[in-house]
Amino acid sequence: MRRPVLFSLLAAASVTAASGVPTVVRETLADSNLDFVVSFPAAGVPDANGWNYGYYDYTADGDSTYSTGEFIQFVSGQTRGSGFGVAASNAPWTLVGPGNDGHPNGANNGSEHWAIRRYTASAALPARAVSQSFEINWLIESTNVNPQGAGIRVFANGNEVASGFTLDSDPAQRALSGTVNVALNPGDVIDFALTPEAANGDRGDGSDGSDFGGTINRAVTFETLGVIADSRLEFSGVQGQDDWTYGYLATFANNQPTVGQSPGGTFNQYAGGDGQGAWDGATQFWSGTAWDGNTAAAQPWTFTNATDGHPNGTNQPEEQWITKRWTVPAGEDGNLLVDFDLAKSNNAGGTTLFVLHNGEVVDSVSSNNSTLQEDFVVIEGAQVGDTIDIALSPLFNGDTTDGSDASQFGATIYLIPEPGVGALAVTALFGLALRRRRR
Ligand SMILES: [Ca+2]
Ligand SMILES: [Ca+2]
Ligand SMILES: [Ca+2]
Repeated sequence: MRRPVLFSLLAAASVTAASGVPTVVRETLADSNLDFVVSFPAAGVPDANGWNYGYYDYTADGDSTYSTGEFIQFVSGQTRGSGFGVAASNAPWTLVGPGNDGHPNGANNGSEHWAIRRYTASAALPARAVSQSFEINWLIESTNVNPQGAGIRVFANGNEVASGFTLDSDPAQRALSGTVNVALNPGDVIDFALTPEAANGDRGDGSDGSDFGGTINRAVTFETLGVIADSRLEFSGVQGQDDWTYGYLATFANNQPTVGQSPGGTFNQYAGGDGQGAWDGATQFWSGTAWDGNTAAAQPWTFTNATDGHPNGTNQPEEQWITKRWTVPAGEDGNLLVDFDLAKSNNAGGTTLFVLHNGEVVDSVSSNNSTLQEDFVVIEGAQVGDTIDIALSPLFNGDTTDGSDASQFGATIYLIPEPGVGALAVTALFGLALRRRRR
């Protein structure tokens, strides 16, 4: 159980030259399906989720080569069904809709239009990070399976980085996807463009209805002194082991806090633990595999094991956020990188995973589906005795009930050295960690 942590520290101690080992953490930035809303911000101003919607007039372009300035953003009034369109109905068939829905327009119906979803990468390099790269997962799937097909072209700041073309006559070519890694600077744009061009080169738009878009993640590299805590690998039935304690937050003053706010709840540590008898819900809340508020099929639904958990919602007598609390030990204080993630394999309910430093929210991530949502946050200058709570709440889009709120979640914590603090600190940390874990 503790070996991976020691291994990481060993690796840090032996590999590092000056400032640490490269540590890559990931953040889920955008999802063209989940993020879609119809709104009309000013030209070039991304909507609340970082997106703009529009098209490219291929026929009108003298050099037949797309560039970012040739994106024509939909303006107020250009709706089509529950999405955007050049026309409200009929030709041109250009459409960007919800559920990744889209349609290009072919020269057989006037000008050739490529329907476009544009994401603007606003994220600057985080403080203390060394570098970052962006990962684009693109997709196209024919939604109107008739002869011909359509195409997707993906552009990173105007440079084509991926493409795929469907052919409806071949079931194997009706749905395509791929992944490409790109470098971006703040303000750069990623364009997902739906063209009428099929895998056989035909550019007509008949039956070209297609889902198109994708997800965008970023991978950020820090130099760290290695893993100092891991909620999954170090999970146990012993309160305080590896500086983790288990319980729940309740009696909130604000159960929907944002970054910088405190929910105002109190931490209630579960009684009992490994070797202290059978679960009884009074003096013993350790079931043998989980800390559990109630092992019966009844509220409170609050529980957590190494990988999963469930909160208790406002539809029950008391809202409870199941919480894994890490208390900063001597020798592991400083700048902490908290890498955390949330998923819901049941594709239902909806939860929010909060990261709290001394009771104040420093970051959070929400989910209601099985796609892994990843994020990270740097906590500057954490002191010995500070608490880092990894707390699962029933909150999703303003709803604090707990139906189907079973979730998978966890966090890994790294220590980031001050600039110029090098191998000496790594060696010191390693010694401390080794002593601590041999006690
Ligand atoms: Ca051009
Ligand atoms: Ca076509
Ligand atoms: Ca919920």
